[in-house]
Amino acid sequence: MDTFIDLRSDTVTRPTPAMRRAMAEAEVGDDVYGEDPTVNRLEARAAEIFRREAALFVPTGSMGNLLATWCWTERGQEVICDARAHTCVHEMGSMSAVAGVMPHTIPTPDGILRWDLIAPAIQPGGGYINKTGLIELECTHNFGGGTIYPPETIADICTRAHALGLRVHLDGARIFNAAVALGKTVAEITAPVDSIMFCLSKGLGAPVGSMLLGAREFIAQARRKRKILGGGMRQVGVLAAAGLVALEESPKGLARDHDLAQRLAKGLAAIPGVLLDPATVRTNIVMFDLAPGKTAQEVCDALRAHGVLASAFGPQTARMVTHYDVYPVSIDRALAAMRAVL
Ligand code: TLP
Repeated sequence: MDTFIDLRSDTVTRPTPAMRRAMAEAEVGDDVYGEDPTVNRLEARAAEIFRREAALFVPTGSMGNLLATWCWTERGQEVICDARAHTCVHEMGSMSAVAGVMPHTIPTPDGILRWDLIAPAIQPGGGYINKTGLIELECTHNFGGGTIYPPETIADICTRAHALGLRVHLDGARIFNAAVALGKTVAEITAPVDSIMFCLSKGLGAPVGSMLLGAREFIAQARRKRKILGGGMRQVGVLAAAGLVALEESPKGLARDHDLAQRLAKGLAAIPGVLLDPATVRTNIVMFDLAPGKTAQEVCDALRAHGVLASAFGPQTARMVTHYDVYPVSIDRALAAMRAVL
């Protein structure tokens, strides 16, 4: 894929030389015994950055979200989430298949829930009615177009949910992008939620891995459930080492990714046939619609022939994502390819 400009996702980034060096030199032990010093350092550092009691290294964001859902709910309960939440539409139905819960979805234009949308969806339980077990938020919201929760909305949802005894889990796969765009720390914007998952393997560029964060007892429970899923890894410090570099170094580069996304969005919006308001693009995800004529898949196939990779996420919806392997010249080439295709 080296000759391609790969805008399909920020998951496509490959480890930096610093990450590869750290991996080669990582001190390791058996993490199932809790004896991998590099994993222990990564978990401690993530917990410190997010000001939480504990953290758990998991192979994927999907596993982190599933563990949180599984820990917070009982079988048969409902999880309130946006209708295009990653947990609902892109995690292979794991919340139902494994945790035994059902999504109760709320449609929104941008993925951002508010209490007035959530409140009517809450089910009290009782003799003949379902029970809400969890509220799940996603920030940045992937299919909403990298959108960001206003911190006061997260705080409001959590205050009201907690008053009803409900927990809130945050799918913060790209929470560092949100923090950079808001000019706040990840600890500040995630403070009100009960658990957070964030990915090392997206914009932060680690080859593998995500973190689940929360209170000590919650993380202890998640650690047991991770083992049930076969996610107890052994000398996994070789991966955690890259994660540590990602955690310390990569947030600094995200503002640049956002600037490139702006440049991309403005360029795309100027192309007839692309329906996009660049003002809605605030992080590294550029989600856009295509006027009837060509489908998103046809456009992505044609772009590939021009050396540009993008993703189709609906009949007329496509996505391009910036990351550290994308440069200003890549954006210019992508725009030229799009003009040629359309
Ligand atoms: N997102 C991937 C695809 O699955 C769509 C991508 O390319 O964007 N939460 C959010 C918000 C995500 O965007 C993703 C991955 C995950 C969770 C899951 O992370 P992984 O892929 O590590 O399981």
